[in-house]
Amino acid sequence: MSELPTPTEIRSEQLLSIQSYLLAEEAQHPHASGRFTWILSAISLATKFIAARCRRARIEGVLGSMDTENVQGEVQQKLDVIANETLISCLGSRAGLAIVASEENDEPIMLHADNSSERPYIALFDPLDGSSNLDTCGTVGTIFSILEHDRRSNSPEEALRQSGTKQVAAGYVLYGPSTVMVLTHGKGVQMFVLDPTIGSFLLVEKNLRIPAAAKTYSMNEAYSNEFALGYKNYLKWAHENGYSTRYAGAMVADVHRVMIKGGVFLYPPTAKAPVGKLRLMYEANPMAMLVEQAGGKSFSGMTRTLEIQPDSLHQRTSVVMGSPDEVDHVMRHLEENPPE
Ligand code: AHM
Ligand code: MG
Repeated sequence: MSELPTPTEIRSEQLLSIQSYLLAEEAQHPHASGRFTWILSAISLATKFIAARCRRARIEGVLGSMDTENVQGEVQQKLDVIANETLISCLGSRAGLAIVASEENDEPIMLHADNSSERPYIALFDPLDGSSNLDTCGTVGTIFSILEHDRRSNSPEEALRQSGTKQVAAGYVLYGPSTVMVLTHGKGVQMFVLDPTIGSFLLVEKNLRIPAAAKTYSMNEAYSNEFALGYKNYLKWAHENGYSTRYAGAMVADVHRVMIKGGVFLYPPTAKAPVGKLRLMYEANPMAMLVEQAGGKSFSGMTRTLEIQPDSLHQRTSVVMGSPDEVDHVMRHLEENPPE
């Protein structure tokens, strides 16, 4: 039986906070202004606050829905609004950030003018993904994407309509039994866990790699009658080849499972969501960047997700993402019967 680590061993292995990690990364770039680190530290602060509000939600009486709908016509949960306001208020005052955009806001929000010579950043987020899980104490999460502002665009909406390949950073924070942040800034994927006793995200895994294969698929199979033939044929093949299914109904939870244990996450087009349900710019793209940086793959229809040129901020898409071998199995069936 292996022995438990002593407190000293735990400390020496794990005491690198996200702030220390970002400062160490920044030190490798002598010309870095520090603004990127400053923006990520605002996200870290906001998500710690959201984690605390989720944990106390039942006690504080903030479970359940508002009487309002968001721009997508979806009922907003009280915590959707709290999470959104928290992120906007933490990010809103950070220098170097020009625009924020959220699932919960119709239009992007312009922040203060930035007169420095460097390009300012744009932050997009889904403040509380999977929020319908909240009432049952299910896992939820925050997803974010960071882009650069080219300063040539005529409007904030035009400035942020960039393909996922242009993201300079992406991540998610999962609020489950632990609060976990998974982050990339284009140099692999790092995983941090919030130590609630000291209020810091600590680095627990450097250069996280997604397993190449695992016989698990994650999708809402109840819609399968509505799927295009390629997806139906993949499911038939998976049933005949000993696959298991796991589905939390929150993308952050489902993709996190795939990141750690392998498998494939799918959200195909359905009758209700003919181009797919998930939002390209603040759900699919950041997750696709993380999955690719961890050695996985992500497609939307027959196109690499990150190469889609967005038409609008709240555009929806289908996704197939995860372990490279598992995505290949799905894509093989889609190539035989391409979805429209
Ligand atoms: P949300 O951003 O409004 O929470 O919706 C997105 C969520 C994803 O987290 C999840 O993968 C999907 O909706 C689940 O949809 P369904 O209930 O149709 O399976
Ligand atoms: Mg969402």
